[in-house]
Amino acid sequence: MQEKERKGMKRKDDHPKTVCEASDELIRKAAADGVSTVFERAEAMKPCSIGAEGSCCKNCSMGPCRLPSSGKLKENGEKRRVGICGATIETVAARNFVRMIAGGASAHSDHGRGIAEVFLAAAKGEIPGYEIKDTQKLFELAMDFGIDIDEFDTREIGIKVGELSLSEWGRQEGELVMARRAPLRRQEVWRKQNVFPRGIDREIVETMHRTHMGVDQDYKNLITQGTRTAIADGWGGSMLATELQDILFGTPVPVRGSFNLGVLKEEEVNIIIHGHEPLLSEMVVVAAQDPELVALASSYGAKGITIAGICCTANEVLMRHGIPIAGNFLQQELAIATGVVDAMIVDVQCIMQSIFDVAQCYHTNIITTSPKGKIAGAKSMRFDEHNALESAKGIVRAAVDNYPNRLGGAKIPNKRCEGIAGFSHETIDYMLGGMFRASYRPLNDNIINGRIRGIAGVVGCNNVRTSHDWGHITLIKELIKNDVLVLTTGCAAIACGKEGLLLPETAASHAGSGLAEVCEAVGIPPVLHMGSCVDNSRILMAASAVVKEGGLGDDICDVPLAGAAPEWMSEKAVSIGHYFVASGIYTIFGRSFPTAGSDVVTAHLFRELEEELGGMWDVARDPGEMAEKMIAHIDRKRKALGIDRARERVLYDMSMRRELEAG
Ligand code: BF8
Repeated sequence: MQEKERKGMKRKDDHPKTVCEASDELIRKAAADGVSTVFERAEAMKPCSIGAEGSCCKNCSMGPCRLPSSGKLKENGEKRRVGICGATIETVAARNFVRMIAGGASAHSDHGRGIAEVFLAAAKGEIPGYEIKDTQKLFELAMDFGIDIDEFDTREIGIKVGELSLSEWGRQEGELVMARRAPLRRQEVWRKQNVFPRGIDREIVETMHRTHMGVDQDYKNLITQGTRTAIADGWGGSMLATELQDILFGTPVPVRGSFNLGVLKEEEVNIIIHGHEPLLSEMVVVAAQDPELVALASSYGAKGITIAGICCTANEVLMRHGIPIAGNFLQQELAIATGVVDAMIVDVQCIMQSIFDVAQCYHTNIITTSPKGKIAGAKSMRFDEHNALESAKGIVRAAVDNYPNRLGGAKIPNKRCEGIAGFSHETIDYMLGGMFRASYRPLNDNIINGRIRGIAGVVGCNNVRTSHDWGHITLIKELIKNDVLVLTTGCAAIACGKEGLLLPETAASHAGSGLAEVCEAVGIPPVLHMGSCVDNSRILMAASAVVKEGGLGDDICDVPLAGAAPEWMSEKAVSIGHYFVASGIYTIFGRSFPTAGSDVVTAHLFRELEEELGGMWDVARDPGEMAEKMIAHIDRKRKALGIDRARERVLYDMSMRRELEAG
C-alpha cells in the first residue's frame, strides 16, 4: 500500500466524530438544541486507562485492585504488582476477558431462548400470529436433532424441534448438537482441546463461577473456559436464534432497502424500532398496516405511518420486509433529535439510557416493551407474545397518538442510500449455483483461481472512541479493492448500506478486477449483508459450506478467511470474536484490545491459540493496518493451500506471462 494512501486510513487526533454526513448534521442540531449526546459525553469522560486494558479487578470488595501493565510499572520503578488476594495481572486480565465473553454469550443466547420458547408455543398452535413459515429449514434442523422426518407430520416435527432446541440451554453433559454442523476436522480440534461445549447455560454459569474471587487462577485454564462459552454462543445460542427465527419468519432472500436518517418522513407518523428481538418488530410491522391505525394517523393529519429500524432489529426487519434502516448504534439519539420520531420502541441490548433524556427535549415517546429491559421514567408497555398482534397494535397506537405533540423545529437530513440485504448462507448457495444446482462450488473455484483473493467477515458495533463508521467503511473499501469478498452483519452492515457499498454496481466502482468480474457475473454486491449480530452464525455456516465444498482444505482454519470488528464496543463483540477464533478464524479488533494490560495473556490469545485452535486474535491501530494484516493472513492461507501462484497468473498481463514462461 502506498504511504499516501495509508495516511488516509490512519486515525488523526482531531478525527471527526462521524464520517456520516446525516449524523454530523444532527450532532450539530442536538448541540444547538442544548441536548447532550454520546459524542459530547465521550469528550468529557476520558476512559480509565487501567480498566480499558483489562487490568482492574473488582470481583470482590477488598479492591478494586488496579494492576498497571509491566510498561507502566517500569515507569514507576516497580517490578510486579498483584491484587490484595495475590491475583496476578494474568489472572485478572483473563478473568475480565472471559467475563466479557460470558456477558456477550448471555445476551445472544437469552435472545435465542426467547425465540425458542415462542417457537415451541407457535408449533403447538398456542399463540396466534406466529407460525412456521420455512418448513424446508424446519426439516433440516429436525435432522440435526436426529428426528426422523418421515415418521411425523409438520406440527409434530415443529414441537419436537422446539423442545429439543430449548433443551440445549439446559444440557448438562455431552455435546451441543448444533456444534456438530462444524466441519469434522473442527469438531476433532474442539474435542482434542476439551472445549466442545455442553449446555449453553452451563458454560456461561461455569464461567461466572470460575471468575469469582478465589476460583480459577490459571489464565490458560480461564481462556479455555472462555473458548467453550464462546462456542456455545456462536454454534449454540446464536445459531439456534438465527435458525428458529428463519423458520418462524422466513429465511431472508435478497431485498432492496434504504439506509440512513433520511428515511424518516416529516408528514408521517415515524416509529423507530430499536433493539434486537424480531418477535416484537415483526408484529409492529404488521400492526402499522392496520387500517384502523392508519385511519387514526390520518385523523391527526399524518399522511401515513413510517416504520424504521435502528441497530440489529433494523437488520432483521429489513431482511425480511424491506423496512428502511434509520441508522446504527451511534445514531439512536440523533434519530430523536430530528424532532419527527413519535415513538422509539425498544426491547433489549444496545439501547442507551440517554435516549430517555434526549426524548425529554423533543416529543418522542420512549416505549420499553421487555420485562428484561426497562428505563427509569420511560413508558413501559409489555409486549405479550401470547397476544402479539393486539399488544403491538396498542404500542403503535401510543405512537400515533403522540403525533400531534410535535414541537416544531424538525430537521431530517436529506441523506439516504439504497442497498441490497438478506444474504443468508442458503441464498449465497443459490445465487452462486442456481436453483437446481445450488452450490458453493463457483465461490471455491474463484478463490482457487484467484479472482477472489479470500473472504472477510467485517462485523460489529460503532464506538464513540473512533470516528463513527470510519473504521468499517475504510477497511471494507480496502478489502474489496484487493479482491476480498466481504460478509457483514450488525452495525457494520448498516454503515455499508449508508455508504452505498451494498449495491451490485459497487463492484465496478470499488472492487478489484477479479472480485468485480465474479460479482458482475453472479449479480451480487462485493459486500454481502448477512443480518444482525446473532446472524454471525450465518458466517460460520458459510465458512463450513466452503470447507465442505472441497478444494480449500479440511477445516475452517485452512480457508483464506479473516474476521474483523473495527469499531467494536460491546461484550457481544468479544464473544463473537472469540467464537470466530475458536472456529479457526484469524480475528482482529480495531483500536484497543481488552487484555492489553497483560503481555502474557495477550501473547496467548494472539499467538499460542493458533497452535491449539488454528485461529488467533490480533489488534490494529487503524483500518489501513487492519486491512494489511487481514490480507497478509489471507495470502498466507493461499500459500499454504498452494493456490498463491494461481492468483498471480490471473493478474499478470501477457508480457509478464511470457516472461514467466520463458523463465
Ligand atoms: O448486536 S453491532 S452496537 S446493535 S452489539 Fe449493538 Fe454492536 Fe450494533 Fe446489534 Ni451487535
